[in-house]
Amino acid sequence: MKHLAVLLICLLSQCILQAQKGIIPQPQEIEFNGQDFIVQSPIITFDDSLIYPEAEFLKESINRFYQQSLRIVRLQNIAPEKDPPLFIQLQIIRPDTILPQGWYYLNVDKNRINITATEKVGIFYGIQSLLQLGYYNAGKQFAFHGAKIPNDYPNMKWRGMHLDVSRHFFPKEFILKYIDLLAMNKMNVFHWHLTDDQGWRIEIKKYPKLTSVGGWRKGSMLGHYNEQRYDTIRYGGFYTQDDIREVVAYAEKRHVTIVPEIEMPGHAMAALSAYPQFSCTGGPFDVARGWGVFDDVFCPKEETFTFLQDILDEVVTLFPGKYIHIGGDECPKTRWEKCKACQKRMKENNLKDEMALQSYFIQRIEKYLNSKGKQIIGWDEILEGGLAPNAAVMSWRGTEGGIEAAHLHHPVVMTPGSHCYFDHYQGNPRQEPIAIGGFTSLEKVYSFHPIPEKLSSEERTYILGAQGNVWTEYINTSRDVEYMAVPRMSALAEVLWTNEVSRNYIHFTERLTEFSGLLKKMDVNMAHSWQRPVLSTVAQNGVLKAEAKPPVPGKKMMYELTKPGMKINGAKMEYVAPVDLIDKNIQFRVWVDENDSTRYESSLNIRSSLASAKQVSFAKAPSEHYPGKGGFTLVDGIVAVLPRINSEWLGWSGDDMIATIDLGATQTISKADIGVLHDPTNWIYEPSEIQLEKSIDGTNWEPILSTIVAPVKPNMRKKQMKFSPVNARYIRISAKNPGLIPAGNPGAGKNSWIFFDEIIIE
Ligand code: TNX
Repeated sequence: MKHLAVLLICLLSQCILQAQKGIIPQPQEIEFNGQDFIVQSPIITFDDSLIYPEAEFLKESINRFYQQSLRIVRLQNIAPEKDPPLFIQLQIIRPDTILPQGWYYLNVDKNRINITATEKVGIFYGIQSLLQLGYYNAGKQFAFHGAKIPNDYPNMKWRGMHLDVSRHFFPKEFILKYIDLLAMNKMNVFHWHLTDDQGWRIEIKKYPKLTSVGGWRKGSMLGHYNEQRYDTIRYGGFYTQDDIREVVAYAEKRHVTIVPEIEMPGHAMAALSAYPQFSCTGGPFDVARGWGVFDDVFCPKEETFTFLQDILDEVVTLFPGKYIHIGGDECPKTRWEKCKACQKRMKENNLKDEMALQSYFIQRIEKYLNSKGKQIIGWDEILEGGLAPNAAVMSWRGTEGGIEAAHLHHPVVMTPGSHCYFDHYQGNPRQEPIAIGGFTSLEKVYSFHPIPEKLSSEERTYILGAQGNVWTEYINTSRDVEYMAVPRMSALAEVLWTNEVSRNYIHFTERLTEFSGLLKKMDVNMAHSWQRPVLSTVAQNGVLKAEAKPPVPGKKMMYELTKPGMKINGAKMEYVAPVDLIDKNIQFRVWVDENDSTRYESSLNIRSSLASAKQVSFAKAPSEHYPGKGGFTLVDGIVAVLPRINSEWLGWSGDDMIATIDLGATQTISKADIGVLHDPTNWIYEPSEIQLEKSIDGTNWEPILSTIVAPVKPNMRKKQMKFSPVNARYIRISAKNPGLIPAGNPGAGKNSWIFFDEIIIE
């Protein structure tokens, strides 16, 4: 009990003291003491030449962030009479107890800054914490906040970020900046996705065509995948081996290990365009211009293994880390099923199917890499057909693959799409740059638990940590990478570093505001989506209202209602409860009131009608895969936009859609607008017919009219029905599913989907 009280007081005082300062990731223990260290003519000292590079790093960083030049002096050479008493002391200690890897101690008071650790890496993390405590005080003096971190260390071993440089290429200079970002967040693994269908990005001396041919594509995809549009601009680039050595050395200095990924057996179009002889068919191929999964993959014949081993020989000499990522994901077996060489190999090796052949492939590569002193890691598909004996698994299709691997006592890195895919949207897609889809907000990342409850305590030790993935199909520039990765990587960094009891999202966002100061100095294009209110509509007693939720609980919000496209002159009011709509076309704009020079605003266009917020019932409920917000989806005043946001639509597969709307009272109506989608790439078709009926009592129905739907251009949505005025309380809309998907289309022979959104009745 006494302990608990002390803990509570500590936590409370910490919160109060830390209101505007703090460190990301949150240290395991920290106390602010008010004894700020004012930097006058300061010196950095070190006691062991082992940590001289850390001293240098601190000096460079203080210069970079705070434009102050410090001197470095060996501790033993400090002359007390000559040198000022104020200095920053970096010290290695050798305690009897074993401390966790990365452990450090930091103390800042008026006279001295001490960073103590048992290893270089601990000193480095102490420095990272210290850098976040720097500031200029009111008297324009450079200072560090007085604080004591008696004990800090990472909770998990693998704190990673991935970057796909194949779909889009990012220059070496940016890779260095990305590594800086990882290091600031005390992350320690950079997973460099160097090869894929759309470009081979690592120079291999023995096979120069990998980059001279495989590094360049004849065009790229424009817009979203569904649109199937391309340009014809030659696009590409690659890193020379010198570039790679430079990046590796840079990362090493920042205690970041690079895990290179060489994809196999799938995602190999770039390699096969250069060396088609290692495919099943012999080609020829082009480097892929569009995104997706391709049927042509490496053929598991002897020459291919020699080729891949030669490549890996060069890779292992470039990257000193223990792990080599060999991909293993999304490998269609279409070619292998028809390939004589593959079938022969299966027979010879008693492999029962193509899955087993994939497993054979990975195991051979594993054996080879093990013989070079390396371990393989692969995407969770490497579990299929039997896991290679020493392989580590990266669980991306949820956490299930990771759980399975942990059961089998294999090391696991968690990277489920739900929390770790930073190519997903992080805010309202209507306000965000185009992304692949999904929704992974900062708060969601922060809520991630990398260790599944299901695992026994022994199995849990196999979970090395987690990693954020930045796939770049829709991320064209370095600026865009920053936008998608920052600040989500900070949320993940804290999940992986800080014990669960010390994690608190509100506190994190406060510290993040501080942290953005450093990011700004680095010219990082950080996303502010997490600072925008979340807008929607609600039905209150059959009346539609506009609703706002603060981005972080407890924040005061202001709002305006304006007409879309018109000059904003609505009154600014404090938001306290859902707001009445004053017009059938309204723009609802909301922001957090923080006297900030920048306003992170959200806006929502709301189109209301007689149907808004009224009861909707269905003859058959929509598919559980596309449930939207139930019947309200069709009458919520929010008209869906493209590209499709799934939660804005209701979908039916194979079935008709029959919806009845109760207008609440008899009304005179003459128009119905029904939102439908036509998107054959995704098996979604317009209904073949839409019928409108009316009723006064809900029992006796009379037709109003029916429309045979004319084919529209892919994705175009609109179904407007105008008629002479009629009186009705109930409206029934019956939309016919067009049946099986016609031959020659994606999903041919399967049920068509029909998708619906806003119904506007006037
Ligand atoms: C799946 S994650 C892929 C990548 C894509 C990504 C897009 C994984 C192992 N494979 O090839 O870029 O989805 O989110």
